[in-house]
Amino acid sequence: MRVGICCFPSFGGSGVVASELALALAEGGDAVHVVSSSRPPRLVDAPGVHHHPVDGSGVLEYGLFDHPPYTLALANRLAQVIRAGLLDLLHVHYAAPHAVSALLARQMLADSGGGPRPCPVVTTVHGTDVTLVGAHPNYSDIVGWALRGSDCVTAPSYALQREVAERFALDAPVEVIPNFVPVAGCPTVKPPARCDGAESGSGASPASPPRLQIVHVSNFRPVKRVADVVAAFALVRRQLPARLCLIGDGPDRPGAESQCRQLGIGGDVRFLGNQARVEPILDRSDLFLSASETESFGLASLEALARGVPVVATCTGGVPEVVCHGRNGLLCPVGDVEALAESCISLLADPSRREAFARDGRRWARSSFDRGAIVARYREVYRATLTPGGASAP
Ligand code: GMT
Repeated sequence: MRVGICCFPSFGGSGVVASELALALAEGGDAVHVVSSSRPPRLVDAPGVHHHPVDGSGVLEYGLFDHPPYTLALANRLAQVIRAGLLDLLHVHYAAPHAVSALLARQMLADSGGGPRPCPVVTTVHGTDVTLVGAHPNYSDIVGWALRGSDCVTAPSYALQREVAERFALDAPVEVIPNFVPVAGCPTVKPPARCDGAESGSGASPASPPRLQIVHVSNFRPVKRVADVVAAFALVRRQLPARLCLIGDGPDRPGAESQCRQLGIGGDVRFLGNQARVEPILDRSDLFLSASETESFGLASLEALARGVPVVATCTGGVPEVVCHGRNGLLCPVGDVEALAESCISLLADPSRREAFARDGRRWARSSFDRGAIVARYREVYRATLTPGGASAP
């Protein structure tokens, strides 16, 4: 099959899932054309994977547009790629603007009779495209239009499937295809022992108790409630010798940095910024902490479980479909900083329970979110969409 994949070139989940899917499809012999503004960080060079950059800034110097109309530039680029006969099908990640641009491209080709054949559009919604963009009056109608116009819509969790059904009247049900553990996320050997003071500057010495490491990964947007992560850590720090590693970057990072200074815990917190690969840091961590307001899935939690890192997270959206409370993680109400801290302390203080959670997390991630099985489900959706009378039938 010749598959077009359109995504944000982000460190965030949708960019990661789209890139890992592109690599997996190409590995299985498909030709994959990734269309995005720049190359996604996880999209390594691989045979069968082609990248088509989109430059939304053209003609800006003329001074007509206040903002680069990226949606139009993307539609234009997608139409060029389809017209060149490179695609059987287009799989877009995130409803707006990607599904909107895909439908525009398809309509342009249909109107000009220029396409080699109709190019079905599969749209995967990832969360905020439905709960934030899709809920906003400035965008809700166009998101609904793009989802209804897609030949198939998939979501990574039942929670997001329900959200789509509540907000938009779609003719066909949304297919649930969970995200999967990337290859690099699956350890082939047992990871090294934790809390070994492996990081430079950890302050570990034979005499001092080992410092336990909590890790958080996010894009530091308000929905991630990073202030709750820091506040919970400050409570943990009162009870245990621990440190916090924050991976990622975004608008709430400066606020989190000053919160650490105000709480006097700056010396125990490290902001590592965006990291192309999180596994080496996960392997040195004892616990993953997430305090999100909402998560359609929680790919970062899954990556932690796959590396044998137990998760403490808020029970929201699709998180309970990924993290099993009491088996490989502990789930708390959104905004309950004390509960988050208590859950962290109870796990950090109990190495044998932590080890049991770690074992279960590795097994659960491998069995329920297996890359091969999930990529096969996408291939089934693609085939059904391409089959006359299948998902793409009017
Ligand atoms: O979490 C973000 O803000 C990034 C966002 C994205 O679109 O990249 O992540 C969403 O998609 C991921 C992959 O499906 C999910 O694991 C995240 O839970 C989801 N984020 C939200 O729903 C807030």
